[in-house]
Amino acid sequence: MIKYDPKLYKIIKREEKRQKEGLELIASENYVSEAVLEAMGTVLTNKYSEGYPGRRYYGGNEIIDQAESLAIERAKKLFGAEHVNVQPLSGSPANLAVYMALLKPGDKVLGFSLDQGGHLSHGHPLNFSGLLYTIIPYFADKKTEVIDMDEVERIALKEKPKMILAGFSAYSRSLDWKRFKKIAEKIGAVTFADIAHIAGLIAGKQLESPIPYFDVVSTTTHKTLRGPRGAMIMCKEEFAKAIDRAVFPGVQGGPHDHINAAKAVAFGEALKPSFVKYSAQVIKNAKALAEAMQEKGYRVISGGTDNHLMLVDVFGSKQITGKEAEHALEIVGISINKNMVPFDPRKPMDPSGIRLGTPALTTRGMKEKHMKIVVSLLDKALMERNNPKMVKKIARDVRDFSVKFPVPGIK
Ligand code: DSN
Repeated sequence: MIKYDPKLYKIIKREEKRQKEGLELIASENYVSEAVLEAMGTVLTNKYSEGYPGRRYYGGNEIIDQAESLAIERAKKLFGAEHVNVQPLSGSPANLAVYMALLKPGDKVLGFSLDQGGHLSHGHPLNFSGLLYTIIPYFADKKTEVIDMDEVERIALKEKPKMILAGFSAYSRSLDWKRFKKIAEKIGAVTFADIAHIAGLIAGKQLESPIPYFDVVSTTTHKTLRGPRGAMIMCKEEFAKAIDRAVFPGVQGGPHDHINAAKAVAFGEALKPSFVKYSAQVIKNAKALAEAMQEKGYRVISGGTDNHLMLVDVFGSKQITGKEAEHALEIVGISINKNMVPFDPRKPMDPSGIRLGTPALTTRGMKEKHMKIVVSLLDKALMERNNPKMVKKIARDVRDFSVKFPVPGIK
């Protein structure tokens, strides 16, 4: 037991307390079930199993094969995918494998601009994607703050990228998968969707899936999908070999078998009707949260949300920078992250915005009416940030409110 390491035990207990007594509004975070936690803490971590079920480079893998095959089979059922690779260790390695499988260094990739909601692995200049490939960005419309698909088409026809990438880390509107596919067909580009943020909402039948249209789809498994920290790649059969080869031996060595087993557990949970209810509630809560923020005078980017997250222009609305807001909320126990807003005049380390999301609070059983209370606490924490007495009181209120909602796996 971890109790035999008292130093680490105390650290873990403190983190449990933080999670239980705080409000988790980071859009990419969630709480896994006890079953997922349990699978991660098993002897499956002891095994080496380079290769794939039935063709490994080490002996003794017949049982690991069964666990990995179960994860694959459940993921296929959950997403209706032709081929699934569950071995990617996390989102960026998964995306690296996709680039490796589909492109040659230097090839052009059309992706959503990073300062508007794209991900590091969609072309950041210091990331492998920006270093190895020629990234052509597309943007949101300045007025509506929504991606303008006519503009995407115009850029695609002009630049003729080899790959069109659709996906985001900070965008609150649905993507038009069919239109992306149509544009790609016009120029013979491959299509790659990164659904890391919304995979759970797709599995829970609340958002349209790109899988019927796109060649390759990657996702992390720990955000709305509520599985262990990791990733997977789904693709059409014709890309299966290239994807598998790119994951191993292209990018990775031995898979994390305990994590892959936990993925199987999470996919099993997501196949249950209760996950459909959960996903619907995540979106209802996000809409309620956005409305409550607007009622308090905060500008929500694009005027609302279709998914689990939103960007709020705290600088434009209240002259508080994203960094200040993140800090003021952290000290009362509300976790959020500072974030650029589209066409942000400020810098990434102290941008104009914050990003809020509801997957974690929804897992704790919160509903729309609770979102109003969350916003009232959040707003008070920002408005009273320079009043130490009030800050203490708000921190107590956050704690008293949070502990009413259990966190799976924490007593
Ligand atoms: N770091 C994740 C997020 O917060 O959106 C993306 O990988």
